[in-house]
Order: sequence, then C-alpha cells, then structure tokens
Amino acid sequence: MEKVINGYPYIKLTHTPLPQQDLLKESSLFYSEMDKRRSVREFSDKDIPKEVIENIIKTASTAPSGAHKQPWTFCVVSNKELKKKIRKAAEKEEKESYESRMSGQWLKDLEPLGTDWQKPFLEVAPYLIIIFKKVYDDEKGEKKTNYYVNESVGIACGFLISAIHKAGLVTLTHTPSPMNFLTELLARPKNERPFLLLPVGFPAAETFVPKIERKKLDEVAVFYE
Ligand code: IYR
Repeated sequence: MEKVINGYPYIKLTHTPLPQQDLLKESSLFYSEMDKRRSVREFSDKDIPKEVIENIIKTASTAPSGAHKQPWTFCVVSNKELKKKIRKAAEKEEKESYESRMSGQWLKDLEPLGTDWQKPFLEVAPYLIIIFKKVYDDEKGEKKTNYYVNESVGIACGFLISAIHKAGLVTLTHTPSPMNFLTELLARPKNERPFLLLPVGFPAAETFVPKIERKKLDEVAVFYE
C-alpha cells in the first residue's frame, strides 16, 4: 500500500510482530549467537564464494545513515598482488607505530591480545573488505554534504561484522594507522577516507583466541525505571 505524505511517497511498513512468548527466546538466541563472535588474527586461505561476500555487503548497506545518504564504499580485494601491496604498506606503518608511535601504556594494554606489527592475515585471508567513509558526495564536481558520517559508517561496519559472523566466517577490525596508503592503492576519489579494514575468511585450523571476558550487563547498562 502506498500513499503521499507532505508530497513524498510512503509505503506501508512491513513488520511481522513475533508472538509475545517468542520475544524472550529470539532475543536470547540472537545474543548467544553474537556472543560467540571473536576477533580472529589467524586465517585459512580457503576461498569463499563471491556471492557470500556480496550478501554480507548488501546487509551492511541496509544500515541507517544520516539523512539516508549512505555515505560508504566497500572495497573488496581478492587480488593476490593487491593484497600483497596492502600488507607491505600496512606493515611499514605498523612497524613504525609499534616501535615509536604507540605509548608504553598502549603496548601494555595490547599485550594480552598478542598483536604486533606483522599482518600476514592481509595476504592469507581470501578477501579484504576496506570500508571508506564519504565525507561528502561528489555529484559531477559539486560537493553535497553528508551528515553523521562516522556514526553512519560505524553502524554499517557493525552490521557488516554481524553478517560475517552469521555467514559462519570470521574477521578482525584492523585499523592500520595512518591508513592513507589505502586511498592510493585502491585509487579512491578525494571525497572518500579509509575507515576500517576487515580481513574475511575461515579461521586457521587450531586457532587460539585470548581468554578474555565481556563486561557484565550491570557494568554496561543503567536502567532508569
Ligand atoms: N592498529 C594496530 C594496533 C592496535 C590497536 C588497538 I586499540 C587494538 O585493539 C589492536 C591493535 C594493529 O592493528 O595492530
């Protein structure tokens, strides 16, 4: 059903409410599933059908965004040569960061996670998804403002990470810093800035992840009743 409100077309919301007795079950099942997600740094080189990656990106692109501007571009890299170039450039920056840019406290905070400047996953994972934020839209040379760009792209990345997990794959929120090299290597236009890099694939056989705890509900939520 369609109608016009204030001169703009509207469609009837498609919303199928769950039976009351299923709300608890479904919300709890989804929480358990998401709670199994872990950041993974060791990948298998096993391939993934391209259509799975396409579905994951379509899911991410359903995220809400400021004024519905959808200010994101997802660059998907499976080309081996390009992955090698990205690894080399990322490791150059990361080596500099770990050896002189990061504070002693920062390095200490990362110790339990076992990170270092070496990033073999950038070559081993079958796909790298690099998310760019569009600080403005470039319509034939005319600058069009985007709104709440960091919030919008951050939410889209959350959707992306959830979709990767739901598809039975693993990822890592990799933030090489600075990451301008990605703009050059991927030949992105001036209105786009690199936001996050996600290697996507299957975990390597016998992968171990840090034994860390998530904060409990009462540490992260305050209820005003
Ligand atoms: N960007 C570096 C360092 C790093 C920083 C944080 I905060 C992490 O949670 C993990 C790593 C890297 O990717 O290794």
